[in-house]
Amino acid sequence: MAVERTLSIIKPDAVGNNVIGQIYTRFEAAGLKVVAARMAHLTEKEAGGFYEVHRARPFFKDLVGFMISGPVMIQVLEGENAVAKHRDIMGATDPKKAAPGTIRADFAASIDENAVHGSDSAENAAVEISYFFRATELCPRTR
Ligand code: RTP
Ligand code: MG
Repeated sequence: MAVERTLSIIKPDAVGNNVIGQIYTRFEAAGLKVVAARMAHLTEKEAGGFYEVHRARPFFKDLVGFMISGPVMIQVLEGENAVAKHRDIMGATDPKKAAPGTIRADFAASIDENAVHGSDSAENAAVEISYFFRATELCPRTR
């Protein structure tokens, strides 16, 4: 399996609950390495652009409102099979349906405020990484 990268966001609920470190520990335990990271308080334009594919969905306005309600922690994770591995440890979108021991089962309160985002394909990961980071801001892990 090839080494991949994926885009991860710790959303405003989890940042507000002060569990950035606990979520990073889950990434590390799964063998995912942080190769770029930045804290940001997104503007409406930035959050709307990031979730552009959902613009026509009924939950879009609430989603953007939530994503700009406080700071987020944005990171690029690198590892074997990183996209699927990251989605696995995040758990289902709705924390009530997320498997025990997943990030959303342990740190999320609802489908609207669900603690984390993760790219859903290698193709989307490349687009999402370049949405937030320049190529020169990524630090490939050599060990
Ligand atoms: P994400 O993009 O944030 O990693 O989450 P996801 O892939 O698991 O879910 P996605 O379908 O991409 O939806 C993006 C975010 O929109 C909110 N959502 N609300 N009320 C609803 O039915 C509903 N469906 C989705 C969630 O916060 C989800 O993370
Ligand atoms: Mg998604």
